[in-house]
Amino acid sequence: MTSTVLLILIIAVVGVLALGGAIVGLIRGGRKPKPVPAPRSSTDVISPPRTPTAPAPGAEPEASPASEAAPAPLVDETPVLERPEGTASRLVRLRQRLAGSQGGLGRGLLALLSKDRLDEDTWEGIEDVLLGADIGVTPTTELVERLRTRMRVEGSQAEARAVLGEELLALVGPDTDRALRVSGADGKPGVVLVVGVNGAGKTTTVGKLARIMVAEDRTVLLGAAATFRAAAVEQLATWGERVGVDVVRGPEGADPASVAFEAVRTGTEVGVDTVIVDTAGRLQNKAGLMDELGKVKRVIEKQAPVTEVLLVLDATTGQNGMIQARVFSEVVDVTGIVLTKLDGSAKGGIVVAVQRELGVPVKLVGLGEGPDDLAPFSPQAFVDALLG
Ligand SMILES: Nc1nc2c(ncn2[C@@H]2O[C@H](COP(=O)(O)OP(=O)(O)OP(=O)(O)O)[C@@H](O)[C@H]2O)c(=O)[nH]1
Ligand SMILES: [Mg+2]
Repeated sequence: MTSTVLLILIIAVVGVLALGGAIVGLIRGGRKPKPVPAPRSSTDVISPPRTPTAPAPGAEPEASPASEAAPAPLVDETPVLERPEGTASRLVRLRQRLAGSQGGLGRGLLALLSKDRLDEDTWEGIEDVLLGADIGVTPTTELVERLRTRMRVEGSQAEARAVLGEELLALVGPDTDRALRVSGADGKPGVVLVVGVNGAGKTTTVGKLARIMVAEDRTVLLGAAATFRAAAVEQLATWGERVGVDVVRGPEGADPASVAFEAVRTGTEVGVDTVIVDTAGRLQNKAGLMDELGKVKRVIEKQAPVTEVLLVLDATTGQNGMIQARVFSEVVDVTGIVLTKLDGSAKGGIVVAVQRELGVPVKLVGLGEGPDDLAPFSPQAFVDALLG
């Protein structure tokens, strides 16, 4: 009697697991019609296992001795999912790294500002340091003007470090809304479209961003709309696998817009919180780019509104990067900037320049090639890092 009840229970459990596997299988395939929508609260798609033996997304359910009703292979290849770093400790680590790469700028400025006599040569020196850090001509002129006034008015009472800190913070924009729009409305997922030139760090950013969301227990699906290079799709798939986030992809050379469409369709059906779409960075000419990205966005919006368009910009490319950024912002409505490779550049001033140029806030910064080297941009932390 008890063993019959036990057997029925085991068959029921195996059945449920098999259904879960089938749903995940549909996401992986990404093209099969009519998947059974999972409830919105479902974590099938991304939830890391609590124990190494728990079924991972995409893996077949574990076979049980009484699994005749639903035979399934053993989970030999179950990847052990990584648990991404949480935001708090990430910020502490990244702050240190930022200080390491940007401290020189602040130290240089402070040394000049702390001189007993601030003569014309010194102010010129300050201007040179700011321009050299890619802050841009207009913001530099403004900043130097304000510093001159304050140092004159406040005289020797002024604490150069405090004055500089306040003015730099004002320049970066402490009150700007930098929240990422990753949630959708009306039962639809938030859609994040990631654009930028070749090698800027788009795919890496998509992978890192997915990790941040996983760490915050959000469900994510990735769309590999950078279809012209198989390696690019594989690169994204690897990022996804490490944290158990599924990737919708098309065949090599597929129309990027169709992959993006499919990703958002699947994400809506499965009920994930956010779909992040990676794109290719070819900047052949403005018309071609406009054609491709415009179409991707238009097609996605047949399913759900794009909630965030992130432009990824390599901080080490200076003025050249700014020109490219302008072209992209003319093609799509950029809503946020991701500044990558700030770890490799002492030119943090690009934060100020690009915000001014595009009228769009820097929302995230990349500070290394490591999987958790991406953080929300904090003006105060940035200025603290500048001042060393
Ligand atoms: N140091 C450092 N390297 C980074 C950062 N972000 C990305 N990278 C590196 O930059 C290189 C290019 O990154 P991808 O993410 O492949 O760039 P992409 O924009 O997707 O390039 P395409 O797909 O070719 O357009 C890789 O070697 C990354 O590891 C960062 O914040 N710091
Ligand atoms: Mg890429």
